[in-house]
Amino acid sequence: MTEQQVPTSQKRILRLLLFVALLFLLLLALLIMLQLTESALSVWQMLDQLSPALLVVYAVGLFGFALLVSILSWLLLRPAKRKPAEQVLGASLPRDRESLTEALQQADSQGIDTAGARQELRELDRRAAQMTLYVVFFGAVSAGKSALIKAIAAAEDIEVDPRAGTTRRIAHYEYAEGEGVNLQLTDAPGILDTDPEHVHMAREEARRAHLVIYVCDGELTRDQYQELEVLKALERPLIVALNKQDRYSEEDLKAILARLRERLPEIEVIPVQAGGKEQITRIDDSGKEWYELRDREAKIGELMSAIKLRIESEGERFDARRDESLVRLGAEKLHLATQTHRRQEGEKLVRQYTGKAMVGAMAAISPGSDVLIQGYLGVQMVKALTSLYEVKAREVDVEHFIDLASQNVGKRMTLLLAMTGNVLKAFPGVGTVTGGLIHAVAYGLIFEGLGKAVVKTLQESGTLKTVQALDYFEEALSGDLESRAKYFARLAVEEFRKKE
Ligand SMILES: Nc1nc2c(ncn2[C@@H]2O[C@H](COP(=O)(O)OP(=O)(O)OP(=O)(O)O)[C@@H](O)[C@H]2O)c(=O)[nH]1
Ligand SMILES: [Mg+2]
Repeated sequence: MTEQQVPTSQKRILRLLLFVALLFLLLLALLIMLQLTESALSVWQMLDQLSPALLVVYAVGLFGFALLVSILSWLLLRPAKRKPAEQVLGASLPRDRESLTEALQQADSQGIDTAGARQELRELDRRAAQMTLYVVFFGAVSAGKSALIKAIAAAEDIEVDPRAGTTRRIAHYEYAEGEGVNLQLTDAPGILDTDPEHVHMAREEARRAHLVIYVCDGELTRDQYQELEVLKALERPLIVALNKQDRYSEEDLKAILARLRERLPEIEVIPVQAGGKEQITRIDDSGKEWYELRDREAKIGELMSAIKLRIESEGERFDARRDESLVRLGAEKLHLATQTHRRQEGEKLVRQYTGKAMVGAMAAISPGSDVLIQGYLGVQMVKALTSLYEVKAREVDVEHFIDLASQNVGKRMTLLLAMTGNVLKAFPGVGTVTGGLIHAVAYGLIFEGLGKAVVKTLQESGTLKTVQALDYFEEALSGDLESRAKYFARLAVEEFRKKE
């Protein structure tokens, strides 16, 4: 029997077995069908003899059963709702001053930059010590935020200008009236400003205030509605002030107000007129015309009443809500700082292990032993990364993950080695010297790719998601690796020459 005949005969047996199995399955299906038909027929005969009333009961019962099965299957098989990242994050953040302070101390001991978060806590304490209510004027550029503050606080130094983006920093203006109304009116840059830093500044300030007056001068755009949704989700007390009412006829104003109120049912919407400047034409006795700028009349009574009413109705809750909001802002800043710190430390770890893997590959004596060394190093690297992210990864999980990753590498190793061999040819005198160098460069690429893939999943989801990490790893290995290969080749050659 020649070597080639063996697989052909095996195939024939396999086909025969398959045929028998298929025949058996077909016979079984036929049998089941006959059985079902028989039972259906006998049920049909029974139903035929039943009284109409019983027939109805039977139909209702059958329908109910089908409904129950559908509901149960839906409940069991429906796709799990994914919580938005915001919500997941919100649940894990410190919620009160004490737990944030504790988290900050812990973060300090890990070398995380806590300055931003601490600043928010200091701001909380500073504002809590004052007996004043912070009202921030927030909204699109040129909506008239500064003009509105100017009208309320009669502040002279406040800049009002038709050009968008006039206000570029946060400024507070005092306003007091009788007993109990003691306000700090905060002017902030407009949120549709072209400078993202300004927008960021305004959004943060809205989160530090007791009350947010959202100023607009007409219908809201989609972006503006979204901005309001964010503020609502952050549970900021809100009033929408529709400014520049002089620009609309009574009917139009009513229509705009109605639409706003319809779209924002739980938010108070109030028409105002901050005033600003208006140009008027004058004619003297001789008939000569000239233009003059004068202050437009301000109409802010309704808004002021609404603010005072809020102060009365919210009472102490105002402070509690502001504190919560500031703690959350601080906690988010701490979270961001922690993420940055971990990413940097993670990248450092990946660099260290990549270096070790390269040295290991160069030192490998017999073919195959390097794979063992690298597998061990891979497990060590992933464990170091998971512990950096405070993820409890079991030993077996990590080993299994490295096994799967090694299978990925296995499929690509020949190509990788060919490519690194090629790259090394550019270095005079070393290209032909040793396979160790070629392996070292390949392992540089492999470890860097694997490490970055693990850091990416940890950063994104806070846990080691094996499938996702393997996907990222695969992506890293299938991309254009030439420039990274050159980089690792230089490193490896330097190391090699040192040894020489
Ligand atoms: N017609 C009319 N114009 C107004 C009114 N209030 C303000 N304005 C004008 O709107 C323009 C913008 O006013 P600002 O107060 O500078 O607007 P802002 O929202 O502070 O703008 P930024 O600081 O650039 O974000 C100015 O030209 C004002 O004169 C008003 O009630 N009616
Ligand atoms: Mg302004």
